Amino acid sequence: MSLNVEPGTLRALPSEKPLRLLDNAGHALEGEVTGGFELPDADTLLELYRRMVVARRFDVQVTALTRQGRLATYPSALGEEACEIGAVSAIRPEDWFFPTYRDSVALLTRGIRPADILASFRGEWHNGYDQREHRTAAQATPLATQTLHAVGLAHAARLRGEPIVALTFLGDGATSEGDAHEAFNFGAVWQTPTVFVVLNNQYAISVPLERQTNAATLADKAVGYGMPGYFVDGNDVAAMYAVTKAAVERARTGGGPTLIEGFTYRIEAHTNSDDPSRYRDQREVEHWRRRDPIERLEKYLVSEGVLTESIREEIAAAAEALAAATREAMNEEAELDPLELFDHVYAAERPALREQRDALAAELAARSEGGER
Ligand SMILES: Cc1ncc(C[n+]2csc(CCOP(=O)(O)OP(=O)(O)O)c2C)c(N)n1
Repeated sequence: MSLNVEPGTLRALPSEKPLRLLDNAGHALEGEVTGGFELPDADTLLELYRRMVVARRFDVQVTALTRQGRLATYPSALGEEACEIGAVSAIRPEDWFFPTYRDSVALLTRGIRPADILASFRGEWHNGYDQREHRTAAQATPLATQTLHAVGLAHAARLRGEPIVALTFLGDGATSEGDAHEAFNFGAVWQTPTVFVVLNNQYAISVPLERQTNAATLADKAVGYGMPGYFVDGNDVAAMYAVTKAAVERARTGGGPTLIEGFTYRIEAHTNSDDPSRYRDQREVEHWRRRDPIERLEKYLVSEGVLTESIREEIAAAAEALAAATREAMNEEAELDPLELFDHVYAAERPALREQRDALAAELAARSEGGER
């Protein structure tokens, strides 16, 4: 018996080793490991470096504010800067970005103000920024729903003849959600201009990758849907940028979707309410700290004479100024009205919702009479 396989159905699997353009010591690589991609020019790399340094300072600052009780929760992206910033820097302002809850540093790169990024983590019912103005959807907490939104928007843009690409991020755990499969399938069948970037930080809270999938890499999954898949070193910002840029341009010119896996590591806890020492070894964390994405690019830029001491100081000062502005914004007391939650759910009033609102109003009134906050 022979299988009825149409020519073109058999597609090449992604590389077994992650594609990279810079090694951990900051040396430019050549040959097979680069997958045919080229190192971006010096100006682009310096800009990616600046974005990563500013993003890390922001992330460290927000984590500190969370510990001081200024924010309810914050999912840190420390260690994942290359993956996030490399990918999001590859789209244009007119393209759309559909993030997850962990992608605050990518939002920062999209030009969204810190106070607006942090509004929902602080307890506001809304996401704090104008999604249309920034062409950036609200950060999604339900896993993988944003991938469907990205496919839907990309499909609509194509029907309208607008040359827009939708970039979406999802975690390794989120690839096991039904929504992710539907998005991959729909995107590939309809050839929508969507780029899926899986931020594989190797844990879904406490669930390690080997219990999440039996596939050799998450990029391998692309083959089954009939789209290209790339397995990329997520701590190499140059590689993340180059591969995403190529996928974005392919999507823009009618080539359909791409799945990119950035292989990286979450250095911090899942969120401030998680204790990672219960499920992972500190030695593993140290191993990944030595693969720091910022240091890698820094070594390269210094060796090439692109990053001078004065530029480094200038970038550090900009990062400090942003951290100070973030602190200032979060130190102002938030004016939160829990009852606003009910305001924009339905256009017309619904009795069941009014009852819930009245019950909450009564509870809040009872608490304030009792002197509780
Ligand atoms: C639909 C859905 N199911 C379950 C959860 C609970 N949950 C929140 S985060 C998380 C783990 C997600 O891991 P991953 O996708 O790898 O992203 P990471 O947090 O590591 O960036 C889970 C299961 C959720 N938010 N949404």
